[in-house]
Amino acid sequence: MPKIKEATEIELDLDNPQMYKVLLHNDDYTPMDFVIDVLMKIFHKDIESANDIMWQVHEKGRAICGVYVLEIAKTKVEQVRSVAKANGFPLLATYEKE
Ligand code: TYC
Repeated sequence: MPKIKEATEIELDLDNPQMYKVLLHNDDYTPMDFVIDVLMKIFHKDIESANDIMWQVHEKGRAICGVYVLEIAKTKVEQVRSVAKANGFPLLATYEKE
């Protein structure tokens, strides 16, 4: 690849990385307070937006909790999986391209 094109593409990647939405999914078993706690601790939401997002998931089936670069999105999903498993709840987070 010509050096100039390569440099331009690298610059574009650094300036404009692909972003990923992290979604929480509804289920019938995870307590609402637990979901609010996850949103505050893992996604750094304040109490009001954590409450709003939790209700959006409960009513619509899923909602976006945040948008991150790939490695951070993967880490958030893994943190939710780990804390849900440790507490015996089926709470699920996934990520997808923005
Ligand atoms: N539906 C759950 C309940 O009624 C609450 C809930 C909200 C669960 C959001 C998961 O991602 C979720 N206890």
